[in-house]
Amino acid sequence: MIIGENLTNMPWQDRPEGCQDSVWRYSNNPIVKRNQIPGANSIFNSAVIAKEGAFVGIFRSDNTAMEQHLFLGKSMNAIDWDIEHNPLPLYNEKDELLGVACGYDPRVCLIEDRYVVTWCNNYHGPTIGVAYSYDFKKFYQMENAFLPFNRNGVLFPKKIAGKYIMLSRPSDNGHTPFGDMYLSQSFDLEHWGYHRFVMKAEGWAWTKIGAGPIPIETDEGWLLIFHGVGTTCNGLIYSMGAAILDIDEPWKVKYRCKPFIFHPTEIYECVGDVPNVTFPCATLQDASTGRIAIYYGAADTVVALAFTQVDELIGFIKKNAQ
Ligand code: BMA
Repeated sequence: MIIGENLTNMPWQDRPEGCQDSVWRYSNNPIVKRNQIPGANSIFNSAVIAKEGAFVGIFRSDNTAMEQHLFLGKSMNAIDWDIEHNPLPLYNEKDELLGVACGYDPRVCLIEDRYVVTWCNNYHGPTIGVAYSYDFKKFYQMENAFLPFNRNGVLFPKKIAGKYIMLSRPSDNGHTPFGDMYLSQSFDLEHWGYHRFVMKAEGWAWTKIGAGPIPIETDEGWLLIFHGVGTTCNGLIYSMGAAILDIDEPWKVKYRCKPFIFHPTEIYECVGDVPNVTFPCATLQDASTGRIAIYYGAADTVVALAFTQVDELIGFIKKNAQ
């Protein structure tokens, strides 16, 4: 059972007849095309959130010079997205323009009265950028959360024992061939410490793992959907895994699902700038029905959508816990 708000206007399709998977695809994928804003080569690995009866998002787009920027988007139905043509400007707390948001793999988390965006920023290599907004229009950039090199900074949607909580994956300066998931804690979203180990790369995800969407609070604990990477003779495969973390001490893994829950199999997941990538960055969920919509980047090229139901997914994780 989801603990949280009702969101009855979120996108949804029932599981197709004959399908036995715990996560299934939207029939009109991809929902965002690679070049739907001028100058874009690709739009993928993007984060969405509900706001005042509609939906907003932060989209990653690489342009045809392969520069990586973040863009604001809005939608009435969370499927058809209107994405701005210029990258998101970032301000400091004195209201001075710092520049536009460069980087990749954004996540958006509503904590108390602020929308907080975390993304893979560049500071002598990849590290976790942090910016917040009260209205989803003007964003204020804070200090980077961690030393380089780090990726996949994912906040929890509420403080636990008075502290903000962020998952991340310490990495290297390239296409990191390793990576476990850690958790850090902060009283002010700026100074991070109390670091804890959460999960290691293993099984099908034996190369590296990284947190995906903002964890979902449930009566069983925090539902965490993550990406996991295995290396084959033909390169990396990015699939999705799932686990349940302890509600009060979320560095403790209660259950980790042994099989993946989603895997690149469709043409738009297997053909693109980087083949065989399904990379989840956000969910929308409705507590009244337990419906979850997962937004994922496909083949580092487009944004796609998949669905699951919370009790079924948790049942699958528990039944198949490693
Ligand atoms: C990671 C990031 C992601 C990307 C993935 C697969 O290192 O660059 O944005 O989806 O690799 O290429």
